[in-house]
Amino acid sequence: MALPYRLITIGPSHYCEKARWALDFFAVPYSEEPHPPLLHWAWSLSSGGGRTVPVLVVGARVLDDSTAILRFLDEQYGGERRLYPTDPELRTEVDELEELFDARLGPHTRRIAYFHLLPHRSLTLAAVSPGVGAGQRMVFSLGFPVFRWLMRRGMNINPASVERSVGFVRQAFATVGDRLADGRGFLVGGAFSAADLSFAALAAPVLLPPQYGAALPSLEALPEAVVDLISELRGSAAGDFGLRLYRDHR
Ligand SMILES: N[C@@H](CCC(=O)N[C@@H](CS)C(=O)NCC(=O)O)C(=O)O
Repeated sequence: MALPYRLITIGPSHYCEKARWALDFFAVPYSEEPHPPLLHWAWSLSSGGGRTVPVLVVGARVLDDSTAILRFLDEQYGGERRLYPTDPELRTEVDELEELFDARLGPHTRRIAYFHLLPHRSLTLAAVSPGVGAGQRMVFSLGFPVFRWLMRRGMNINPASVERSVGFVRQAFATVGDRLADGRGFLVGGAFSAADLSFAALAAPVLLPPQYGAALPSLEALPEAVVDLISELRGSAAGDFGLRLYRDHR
């Protein structure tokens, strides 16, 4: 029997991981429908969402943004365990951090990851193919040079933009590191929240946590330049924190 919740994704996408983690956090049964990048439009748009994934379809309701999905799930299923604190001041802090990570971290970790992945056809196909139907896999594989060109163009992926993105990621990691400097275990209010989940999920492309909810390339398979960056970020206070969140809460 089909599960009532459909999660339309690009498997390795970290915004999709945010939604998947929240569904798992509340133990909500769902079926994931992964698609290759760009081909996903056919499914995200026809299900009533926009051009981006994740899209969560709940009966007649369509949620087409990861934050909207987390908020919806928290309202529906947040009892003792919540992703958003009920205290208004703490809630504002969580909302602001989530927005910061969505806007200032996620696009940059994604650009860095694709910059290093896209030159390697087999690594890219291995990342985007799990769970994808045979027809779509074939189309993406045959059209790979075109899809790669479109992805580089669509996400403005080039050496100069990637260098800027590395700077933004270091900045976001420093912000998180500063917050943790007083010894706190979580970003806001002493409990795991949407701020922690968003940071860990959106930082995952540059941390490669083993518990990630989709297939990411192994560190050994990646080019040296990005391995050095991943090692640097893993060794930072924020990186260590992100990996711990995955170990203890994913
Ligand atoms: N604000 C959105 C961003 C999601 C997003 O950027 N998703 C990417 C995948 S990582 C996407 O679908 N990109 C396809 C496109 O822009 O055409 C969210 O939080 O859900």
